[in-house]
Amino acid sequence: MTPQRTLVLLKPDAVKRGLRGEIIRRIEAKGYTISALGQRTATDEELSAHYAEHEGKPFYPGLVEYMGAAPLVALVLEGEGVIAGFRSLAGATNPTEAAPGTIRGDLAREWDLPVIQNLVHGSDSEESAAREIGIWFPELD
Ligand code: DAT
Ligand code: MG
Repeated sequence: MTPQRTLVLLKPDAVKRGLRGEIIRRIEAKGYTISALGQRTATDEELSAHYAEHEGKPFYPGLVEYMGAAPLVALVLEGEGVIAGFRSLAGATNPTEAAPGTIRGDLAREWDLPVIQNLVHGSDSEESAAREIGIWFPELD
């Protein structure tokens, strides 16, 4: 298998709750390489490009508002199988359904909000990873 790259976001709820270190610890303990990392408040342009597949869905406005309201951390991870592997570490989208042992299963929960707050994003395919790395780290392209 050839080494892969994936784009991970530590979402604003992860930063606010002081979970950056805990999540990065899990990534490093798994053995993936962090090849780029930066914290900033996302722009509307970055978020509408990143979440283009969800435009028009009922949760989309709440998703973009939550993601842009406070700083997030963007990372590029490298390693064999890292795209699927990080999504395994992250767990299911809904924190109530995410298995114990996963980032979302251990550290996130549901709230009565229009959008699911689940701490992390990870690219879902090689095509998404290449597209998303281009959005968050254009200098790496
Ligand atoms: P994932 O982040 O697991 O790839 P996704 O791409 O389907 O999930 O959705 C992007 C984010 O949008 C997700 O992390 C949380 C939010 N979201 C998804 N489905 C939702 C829903 N039905 N209601 C509220 N928020 C949702
Ligand atoms: Mg997704």
